[in-house]
Amino acid sequence: MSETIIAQATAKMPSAIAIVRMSGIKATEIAQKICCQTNWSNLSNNRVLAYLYDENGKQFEQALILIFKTPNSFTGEDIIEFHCHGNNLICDKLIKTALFYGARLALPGEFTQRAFLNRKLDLIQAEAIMDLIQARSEKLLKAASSQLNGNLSQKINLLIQKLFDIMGLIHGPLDFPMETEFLEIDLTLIENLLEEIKIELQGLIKKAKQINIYRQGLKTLILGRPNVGKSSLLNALLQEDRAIVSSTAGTTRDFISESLSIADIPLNLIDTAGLRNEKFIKDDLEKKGIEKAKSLMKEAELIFFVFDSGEGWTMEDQNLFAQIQAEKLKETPIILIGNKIDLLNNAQQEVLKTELENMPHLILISAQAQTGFLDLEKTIIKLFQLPSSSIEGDFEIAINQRQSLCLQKAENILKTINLNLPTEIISTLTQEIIQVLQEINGSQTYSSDTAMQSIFANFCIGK
Ligand SMILES: Nc1nc2c(ncn2[C@@H]2O[C@H](COP(=O)(O)OP(=O)(O)OP(=O)(O)O)[C@@H](O)[C@H]2O)c(=O)[nH]1
Ligand SMILES: [Mg+2]
Repeated sequence: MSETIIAQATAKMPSAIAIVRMSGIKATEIAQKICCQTNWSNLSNNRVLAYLYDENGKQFEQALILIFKTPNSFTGEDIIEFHCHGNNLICDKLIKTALFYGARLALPGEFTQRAFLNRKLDLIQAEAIMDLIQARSEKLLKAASSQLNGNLSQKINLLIQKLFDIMGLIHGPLDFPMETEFLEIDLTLIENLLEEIKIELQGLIKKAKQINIYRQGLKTLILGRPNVGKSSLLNALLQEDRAIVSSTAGTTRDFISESLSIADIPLNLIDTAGLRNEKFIKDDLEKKGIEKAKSLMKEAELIFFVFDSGEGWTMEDQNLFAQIQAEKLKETPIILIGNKIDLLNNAQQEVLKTELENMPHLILISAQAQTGFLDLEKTIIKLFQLPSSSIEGDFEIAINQRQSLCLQKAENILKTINLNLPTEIISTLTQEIIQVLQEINGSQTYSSDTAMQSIFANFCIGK
């Protein structure tokens, strides 16, 4: 961290103002060389409006300069911010001049990494900064912002504290047998603590899965026989005529992929070629489309199985449904969608519902009349255990994949603990969980620079 780093902090495009940021021991000295000024010790509010000169002494810009003295800065080091006119040529010249005077270009996320290494932030908060920048929805934004405020950090610290309490309960009597002659290890207390930790961990893992849905979207496949209204469903959900709809069976050949949101839940929706028995397949193109649909089943996180409720639940639907259940991933849920419900009267609808009452997640819709979509929404929310209203829908944490993997690892170790094990083993396993949780907030020192670098490498330059 002895080197002084520099990077443009704002986007590289024409703008009113661009900010170039420099951090490190020599930041002030280099900035003073660029400004041909020396005495910045008595500046009011630590800012100065100054002309900037390149290494040949040629003036190229006038900028507002903000000075943040160590340790009261984002990185904990001296930071200089140049607020320039928003032209990349100016920023590039400024950076080039700073490099000439001894700075070097910052790596992606290096400012945040320094903030972490100087204990200005823990690792969770450092990662929350990236989430905050990249959040694509209000929900994710709020979650990242709470995470930056230390919400998850507190929860993890509390868990670690409880695990240390368990270590204390085990080691008190073990390490000081003389003083605690009459003290036995309090197994009930340990059991209670382990249960609390388990519940908390499971809650966090569940939240991680939920937030990941909002971050990544659900890969959703629309499957069914030809002509049942798969493309019509895609169009209706998209509110536009994206896919060709026709009464000719086998209209959709290639698959069509679109992103949309249902009740704030992002779906990556894929309309596929209708699946039908090989002997009815018209040509090679249709065959390829069907093969593609089948291969997509392996990646799907949700399947809409559409059938034509006007025709009822046919043998072909049944066979296809069984085939999909066999080919899809075990955990991928299927929502059974009876389309064209506008063709049935109320009594007929009731008959259909009774006939299919043993099938899970049945909803009846009309893609054409756009009815039944609320049921679709409710079913998705129920299936993925997502918050149903916007009031309970705000996440106070935004667990990312790295953190989620650590939580799962901790839960797996926890599962192996039972009170019949020798206390030394319980102690060792507890210690392992502590280490895994400390990896989440970064208090566990990283085994290699590479591991640390890979976390920050996903950041943007200048952050
Ligand atoms: N009455 C009624 N007709 C519908 C409804 N949805 C779709 N259709 C009609 O059903 C026919 C087939 O619709 P598509 O959306 O092309 O069906 P598909 O499942 O994509 O068909 P393929 O791409 O050939 O597999 C068209 O004539 C649509 O107008 C509906 O809700 N009610
Ligand atoms: Mg179609």
